[in-house]
Amino acid sequence: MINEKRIRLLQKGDATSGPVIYWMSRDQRVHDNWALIFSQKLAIEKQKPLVVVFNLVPTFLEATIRQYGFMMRGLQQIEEELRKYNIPFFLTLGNPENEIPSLLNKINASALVSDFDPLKIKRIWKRNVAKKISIPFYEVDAHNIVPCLYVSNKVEFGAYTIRPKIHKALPEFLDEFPKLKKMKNFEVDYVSIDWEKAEQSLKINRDVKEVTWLKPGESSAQKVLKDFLENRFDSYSEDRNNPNKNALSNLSPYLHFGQISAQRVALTVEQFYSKHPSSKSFLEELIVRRELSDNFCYFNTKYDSFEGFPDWAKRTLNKHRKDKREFVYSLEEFEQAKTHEDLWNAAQLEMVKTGKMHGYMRMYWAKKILEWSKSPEEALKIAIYLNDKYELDGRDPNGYVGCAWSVGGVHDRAWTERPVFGKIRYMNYSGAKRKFDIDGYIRKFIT
Ligand code: FAD
Ligand code: FO1
Repeated sequence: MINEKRIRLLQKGDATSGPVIYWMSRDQRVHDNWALIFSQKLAIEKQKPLVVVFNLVPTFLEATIRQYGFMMRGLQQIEEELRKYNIPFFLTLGNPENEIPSLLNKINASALVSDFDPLKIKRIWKRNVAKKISIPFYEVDAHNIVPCLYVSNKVEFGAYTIRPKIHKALPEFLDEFPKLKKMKNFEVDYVSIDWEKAEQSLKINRDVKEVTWLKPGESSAQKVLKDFLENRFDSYSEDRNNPNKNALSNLSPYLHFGQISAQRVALTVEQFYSKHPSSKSFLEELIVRRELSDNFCYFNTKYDSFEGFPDWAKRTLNKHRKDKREFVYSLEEFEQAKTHEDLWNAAQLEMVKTGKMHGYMRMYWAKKILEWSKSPEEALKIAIYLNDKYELDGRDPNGYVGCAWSVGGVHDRAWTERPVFGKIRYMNYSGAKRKFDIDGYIRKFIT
């Protein structure tokens, strides 16, 4: 059964006799997907067909062929998997504000279900689709374990304020998923998707090469989870801040594209590793930090700008605007890893080459951009641009919060005041040197 608190009726309407449509966007998976589960429940209750649609936009924030390639391969697997359940999967191309309403009309849809996403671009898409349709329009939070809009109705100050709210609600929401049922038959006339044409419709940068070290899709995500928990979970708690160790789960690209459910990951940890020393710190990141990002992006629409920083951070950064910057780099110099510092350059190259910079280095990397940019606004812009262009897991609430935490003290507190940073937490080379073998890390990326 699905918990009603995961479902929001965005707009009432008159149901027709046609199919129920799940407009898949954030949660790109067949199994463990509350939005799909709810859509199927609606369809079966009303004895109507169930259809899934994904609308492919020609550009999405700074995404390149690296991220689109990963996503599209995952979507192709969804088309095949859904066929086994007699659920047609449509792919529309272009602006969802036109494509979704026209598909709904074409197949005389009786209800529309979408998945929750706090990003501005998604909320605009939905608002504009809602204006053009008159059937009931639902939204299901299939991304968070405790629904974002249930946890809190305001911007939380930090992990310490949202954590108790999440932990109190976990027993109710960390529940098992019902299995997807096979529909009676394929009830709409359907042509399989021309993926070649879809790929050609993209207007994106094709120079940022796709990665091969991580296989896209729902079943690969399950394998990565299994390998991480069985073979690498032991080192997570002690080595997760060591960029030279392969201690992280590598789940973020799959979680970003919704190719795996965070709730499934948490259920697996709870069922088989609840006593494991790494569970506490891993679940803190997976549940509290991740859901804190959705909270920030939903309730603070300035999540990607200086105005979105807490007042204390704006004050202190304004006070130090005129401080002398020892180094100032342009976007190009940062992007080409041409700063004076080998450690920073190595982190930039790790991201450019692998599509996934180590979490510890991301903090260091973004804070150095603050230190070596002419203004905090410029620093935030550069950090977000590079993060969204090269990271597989970029264009995500975690990324906007990660950059805002590093540059603007979001969810952090004030530290001892210093030039340029003011009271924003500082990180430096010697601090990194104490933590791990930086020469080993540098050698990996700077030959
Ligand atoms: P693991 O440690 O195995 O974590 C498992 C999961 O927990 C992650 O996939 C993620 O969903 C969640 N998680 C872990 N750390 C954080 C965190 N600090 N905040 C929120 N959730 C977290 N994460 C992204 O998903 N996309 C981004 O674009 C992104 N950009 C970042 C930029 C900066 C400047 C900073 C400081 C952090 C950024 N993060 C981003 C957060 C974090 O670095 C990554 O989620 C993590 O490194 C992903 O690797 P993993 O899944 O192997 O990590
Ligand atoms: N969502 C869509 O509904 N259609 C797209 O074509 C699409 C492309 C895309 C490319 C890269 C990327 O990182 C995300 C993309 N998304 C797309 C959004 C994604 O599904 C996530 O919802 C958000 O990025 C995270 O909130």
